[in-house]
Amino acid sequence: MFKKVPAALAAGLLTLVLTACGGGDAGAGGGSDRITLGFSQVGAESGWRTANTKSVQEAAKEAGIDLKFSDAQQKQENQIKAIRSFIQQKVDAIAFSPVVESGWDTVLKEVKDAGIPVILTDRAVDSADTSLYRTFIGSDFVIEGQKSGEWLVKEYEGKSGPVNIVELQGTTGSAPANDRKKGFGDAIAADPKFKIIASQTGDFTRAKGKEVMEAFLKAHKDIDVLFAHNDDMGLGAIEAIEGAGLKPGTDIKIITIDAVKDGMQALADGKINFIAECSPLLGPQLMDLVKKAVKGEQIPQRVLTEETTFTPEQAKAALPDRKY
Ligand code: GYE
Repeated sequence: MFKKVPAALAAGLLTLVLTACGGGDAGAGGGSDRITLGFSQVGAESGWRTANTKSVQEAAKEAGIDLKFSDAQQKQENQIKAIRSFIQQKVDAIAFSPVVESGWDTVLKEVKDAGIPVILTDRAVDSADTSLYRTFIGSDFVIEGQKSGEWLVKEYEGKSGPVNIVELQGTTGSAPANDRKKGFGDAIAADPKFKIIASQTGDFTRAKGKEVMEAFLKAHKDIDVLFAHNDDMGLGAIEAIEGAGLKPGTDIKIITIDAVKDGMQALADGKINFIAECSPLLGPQLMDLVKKAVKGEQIPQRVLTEETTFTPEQAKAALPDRKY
């Protein structure tokens, strides 16, 4: 285990700590100065998540970091338990992708008191006290929603309304669900012909996306557009739309977010019309940040992921090299 040396420690104390560690396995020059990182993942709800898990696991190996990986199965209580157990195990750093935005202050204070740096990965928390974590690495979900809405506005430029939209939201209370909804809503707000006639959570899964879309189709005969907060829910909805005898991408236009391979294939096939990309490949940057945080080095408060958007033509071109 890497022996932490908090930057704030006075020089005298520092000597003390180093002396105390002298007989241990982490002496300077010893071969076992490995960092241990506790990582609490949201779950395995989507293709995005699977690619993200793989990226984190591979990057940890590559960086020589010992990874304690815990899957929360989309439950906040499991994440809180995992984080407390990481504290007990005296890991050197904790990273996690918070399933929902709120309710983290207590456990994050416990981590802070234990002197363990925290790195938020992929999803944000709404804690007012930003000293509870060192940095947040991930996408700007509001912008992803905005790009999705802007595409729609252009697609219906000069056409008369109403344009009836149904929305499949991500996990209730999660940062990507809150922010994508907001970004999309803002982008279409100026033109009253755009109407969100139904909006419900599909929990970011294919199965739930299908189920909720079936209910939407039963309740509404006049759906023009589906906005799904991720590819997987969109793919589930495609099954529902086809099951109802309609043509996805034509009878109902579909916008999704992520751009995982299956989504990109459906886009290339014309079943999805537009995808805003969200990159899950956060592992290598996360490991860099972990190393710096453990050493007490300065790191930026926010690390943004770069991403683009795809039309069917662009999806066809990008698919052969798509990594996830
Ligand atoms: O879009 C979705 C996943 O938090 C950005 O979570 C992530 C989202 C992603 O389940 O597919």
